[in-house]
Amino acid sequence: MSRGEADHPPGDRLRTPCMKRHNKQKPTQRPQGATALAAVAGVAAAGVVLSVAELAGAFFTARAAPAIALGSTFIDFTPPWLKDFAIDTFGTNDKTALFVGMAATILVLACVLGVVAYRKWALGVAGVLLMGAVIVASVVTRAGVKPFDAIPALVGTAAGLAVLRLLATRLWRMQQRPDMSADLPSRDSKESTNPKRPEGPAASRRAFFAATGVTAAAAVLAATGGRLLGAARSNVAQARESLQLPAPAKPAPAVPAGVQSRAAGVTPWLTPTKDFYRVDTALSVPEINVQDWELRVHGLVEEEVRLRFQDLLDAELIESHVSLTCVSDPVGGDLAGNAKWLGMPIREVLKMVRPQAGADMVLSTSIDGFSASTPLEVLQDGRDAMLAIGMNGEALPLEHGYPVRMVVPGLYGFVSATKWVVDLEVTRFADSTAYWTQRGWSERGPIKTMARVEVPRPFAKVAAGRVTIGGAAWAQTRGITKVEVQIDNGPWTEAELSTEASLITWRQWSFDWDATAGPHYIKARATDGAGELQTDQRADPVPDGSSGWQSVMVTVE
Ligand SMILES: Nc1nc2c(c(=O)[nH]1)N[C@H]1C(S)=C(S)[C@@H](COP(=O)(O)O)O[C@H]1N2
Ligand SMILES: [Mo]
Repeated sequence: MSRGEADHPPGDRLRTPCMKRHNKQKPTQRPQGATALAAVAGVAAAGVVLSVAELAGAFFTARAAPAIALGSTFIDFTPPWLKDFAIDTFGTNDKTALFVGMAATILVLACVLGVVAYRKWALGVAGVLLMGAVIVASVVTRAGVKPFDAIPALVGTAAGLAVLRLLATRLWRMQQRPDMSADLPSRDSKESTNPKRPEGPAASRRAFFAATGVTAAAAVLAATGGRLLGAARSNVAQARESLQLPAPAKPAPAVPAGVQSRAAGVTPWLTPTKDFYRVDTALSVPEINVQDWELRVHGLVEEEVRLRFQDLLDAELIESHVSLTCVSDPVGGDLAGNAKWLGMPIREVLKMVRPQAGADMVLSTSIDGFSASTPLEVLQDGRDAMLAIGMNGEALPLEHGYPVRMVVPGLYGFVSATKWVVDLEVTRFADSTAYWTQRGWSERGPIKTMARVEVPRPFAKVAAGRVTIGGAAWAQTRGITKVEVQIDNGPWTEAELSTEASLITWRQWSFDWDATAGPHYIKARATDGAGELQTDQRADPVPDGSSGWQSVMVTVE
């Protein structure tokens, strides 16, 4: 049996994989388990592509990290229903779920790749190149990435191809004499002394496992090394720690006494930073050096301006308590928080650039490509819309937008609160659309009036007698003037409002209830400063925020 009989390149130096073989014969019998081993080879090769790219990527920007870029692309291409399903099912673990899903997908594709390469090498090459192309594409389409950043993926692809070739060769050799799969020690010893002699299938099998083991170990090392190296190179977290915030030219008014609800268990009026909700599309938190940060303000303006971080430190800063709310917050949900922000008023920035007539929107873009469309007039009126650098007396936490984010009272975050902001384009709603608008959400997002029952919790069991119900209500920029509570089908009764700190912060409330045994429903609704009663019309978060009166079922014992 000559070595050329296999329908796969035997790894012979004289036969390149691309060479056409004319004397095709029936393939020799595939050794038992060869397909499984080929799948293993595929997984090893894919692992090498990713891990070597990761290691090489550590020498580049964090944004060029292949796994992260792939994940982000995965997110961008996830249909909204699947995204909603993931968020509903996995909640704040949705990013972990994404990585698990991605890993499973890659695993399956890698198995297929191995088997295909084993049977038809040219297709295997095509598969690895395709994988490389997908990674390159997802890296270079990230915002703020230079073409240069594609290099790690190319290095990884080359390494993966080499490994696949190596492992496939072992498998092909095993196939040459499947009848000789028994291990013959005498042959082995000869082999070790005579390297010219072709190795037998058993030796090939051992060599395959040895090579796979070494590959797997190298891949794990490369990936771990890449991660550690990347982390060590990034000193952004330390720089944040030592950042000294300037004092505001206009400090926040003192918080009046009595803002906190009387009801025990209602969330603190001022949300501690560590408990502040987080919503964004960023798989890895962008790490920006303040020295590198620059905000380009351009578009329909008389004069383009570029702001450095030092410009913000030198500006007349304002400080203000603002409650943020996410458009995805369901009725009664907890995607809302109240913090003290420090920043430069955006209207001052707009004064510098002087928007042209006809402009009606500012498209803000983050370093990772998220964007938000904010009405221009909202950024020019008297509200405390700002380029924030501080949150609750400290530099912004990395995950809340360090070093600079937008905070705009009265608008949901998806159209206003751009974190890691690097670009403001003065434009028109007719000309540009933001990230979520492209995905079926509204282009504008004023916050809807909402009352939330926080205690008792839904389905709580409470003792009969005096129960203090409590929660928060918000209608940022309009304020809350009334909260009413209804027990079962009883009359709507006014709750006790806590002190109002401002129109752009939430307002807490409490309500004393003489609870009698049995199941009961507690409903709440708010009225805003314009005298408008919160609508009882139920709406889902998509496209512009949930609405309806919350109803909480409790059992009194
Ligand atoms: N860069 C970036 N900024 C973003 C987002 C995002 O996905 N990326 N999400 C927005 C949304 S939908 C909300 S509700 C707020 C949440 O801000 P937080 O995470 O600080 O609470 O950030 C906004 N800013
Ligand atoms: Mo949001």
